[in-house]
Amino acid sequence: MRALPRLALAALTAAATVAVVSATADAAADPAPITVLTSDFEDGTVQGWAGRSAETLAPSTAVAHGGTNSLLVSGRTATWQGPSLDVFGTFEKGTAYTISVWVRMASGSDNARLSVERHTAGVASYDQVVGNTAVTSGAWVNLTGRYTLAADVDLLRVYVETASTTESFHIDDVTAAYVPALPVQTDIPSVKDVVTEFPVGAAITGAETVTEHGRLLTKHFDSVTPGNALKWDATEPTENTFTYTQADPLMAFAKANGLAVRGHTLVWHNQTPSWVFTGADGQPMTATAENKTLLLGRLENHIRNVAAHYGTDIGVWDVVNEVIDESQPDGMRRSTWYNVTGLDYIRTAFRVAREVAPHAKLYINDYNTNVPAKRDFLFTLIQQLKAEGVPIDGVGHQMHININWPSLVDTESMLTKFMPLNIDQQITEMDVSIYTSNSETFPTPPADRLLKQAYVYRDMFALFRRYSSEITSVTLWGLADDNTWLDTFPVTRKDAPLLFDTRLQAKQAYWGVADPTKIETSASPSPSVSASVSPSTSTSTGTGSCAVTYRVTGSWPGGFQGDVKVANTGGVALGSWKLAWQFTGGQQVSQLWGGAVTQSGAAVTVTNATWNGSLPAGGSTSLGFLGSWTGSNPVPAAFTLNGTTCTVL
Ligand code: 9MR
Repeated sequence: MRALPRLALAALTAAATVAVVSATADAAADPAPITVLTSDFEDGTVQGWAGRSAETLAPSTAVAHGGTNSLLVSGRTATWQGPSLDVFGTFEKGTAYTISVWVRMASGSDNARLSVERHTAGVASYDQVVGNTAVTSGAWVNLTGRYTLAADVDLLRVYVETASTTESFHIDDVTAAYVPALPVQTDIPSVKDVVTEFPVGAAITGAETVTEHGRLLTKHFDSVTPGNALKWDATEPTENTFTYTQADPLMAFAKANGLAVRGHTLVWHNQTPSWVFTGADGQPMTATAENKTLLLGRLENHIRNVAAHYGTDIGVWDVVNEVIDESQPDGMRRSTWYNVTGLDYIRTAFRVAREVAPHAKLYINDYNTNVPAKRDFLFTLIQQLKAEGVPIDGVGHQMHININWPSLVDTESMLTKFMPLNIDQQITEMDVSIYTSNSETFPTPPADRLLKQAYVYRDMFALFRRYSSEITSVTLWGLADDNTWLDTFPVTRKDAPLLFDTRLQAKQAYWGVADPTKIETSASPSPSVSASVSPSTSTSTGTGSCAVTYRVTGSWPGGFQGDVKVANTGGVALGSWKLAWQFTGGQQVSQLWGGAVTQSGAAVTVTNATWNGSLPAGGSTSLGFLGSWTGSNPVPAAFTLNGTTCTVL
């Protein structure tokens, strides 16, 4: 069997061979991942894999993903039965492993998923690594996900199961790999010591509380929000059976480290089990009086239990989440909550939360509150409910934004809008995507995007701090770029929306918050270049009032990523610029950021973007691109800026 290419952390989708090198000046270069397990079944054995019950495992030559052998599981009598491998002693607590497995049905079709079973003191927990993924007998399908063990265990097994049938299936070419963590930087200011106007928090899972992640968290933050552990599906998966196995360890960590906790969230339309919305007749609820009574009763019972379980340990609750939909004539989201109860679910939720947690600040939380129509509907709703006496203490602005959106002006209007209501305001889920459209994908975060992101963090935090009489906390939706929901939303691609990079090192974005004078405006891409890329830099020189550095920062069969830094070395500021070069190897730019590109044959012309058009004397800007190549990938020999030949560095 042919060995699979080693997994790159960034390559969350099935990877082609990608030689990824860092293009960022501040982020640590990603080294090659270390592979800790490989199962290819080519030696004709099951290589340590076992069934989860009485099913049969055997090497098979009927189909293979690579080579001639795979592993066949047959004789299944339940959907949870499937192949499993002992990884106790292989996986270390606190290390993020990327696990990849190829799956193919022997016949029929189903959904397959990849999980980890762990036991602590004999009690089993099941962590899903990759959710239901359609699989047929016609093709191999890859399941790749990231897993961090966050608890002490006495049993640990990776396994594959299916969702609905007991058909036989194959697996092949299983790998698990990790990128070694770097120590947390201790010689940089703690965000919480710099931003003293309000607590600064991070959303967490168990993975953020252990080893280096735990150290990074407690160094910089004074508040946490369990990202999923307090949601309905985690706390009351079946009616009136409450479980806190996800949240309790996070709460204990917070307590032990003196971190405040935002409780997220008591009522939402997502991550709520279907039984909640199922009527006594077993059917999805429709708007009847009986269903309304049943649903409000379930809501009250849920809040009474969950809020009481944590008592004063949770000082702020997102009582209701995302109830506004500005596309509706009345601005109310048409969730089952709303369809069955009208506004009463919101009234009930706040009333009960106040009763059970009288000490806690009660929030209504939503995204896109900077969008005027949404903001205005939310304002009107809070105003109406408060007039009725509904105990709303604050409005939460999620702030899932990107490097181009929203404007500071709109963000400020978002804050000033709610001031007349005399309620607190919090930024509850901030992250800043490096992407500005769903069609972009960068193998490595481009340096100029990270720079732009640093300015966004700088400006947004400056704004929040100016409004510190309104804002009582700012929370980021994650700790570091190695674990962000944006890696799979709105499409699967590596994003980098937080203050610390995938190896927990401070990004330019961190400096945007901690000390904007340290943002490196002339940050040039890391000179480290994959050995497979040759030549990597230009060597010819010329004279002129500009200087260009051209780097190939990553290369793979047929494709590459490049960065170009252009400096105005003349004495005159430029108000706009046009950079031109010739590709002599038939390369073609497919996507470019930091400017607008046209290519005609070999001739590439890039004009400035709106935000980097002004290039002062001595100033520089960077752009990056993805391109294709065949045969060879020679570096352009000459560049012109506004028609003047540049020195090539
Ligand atoms: O971070 C959460 C992610 O792990 C979940 O898959 C996702 C889906 O429900 O929810 C994420 O958190 C959301 C939060 O609860 C409410 N605002 C939007 C957040 C991002 O989706």
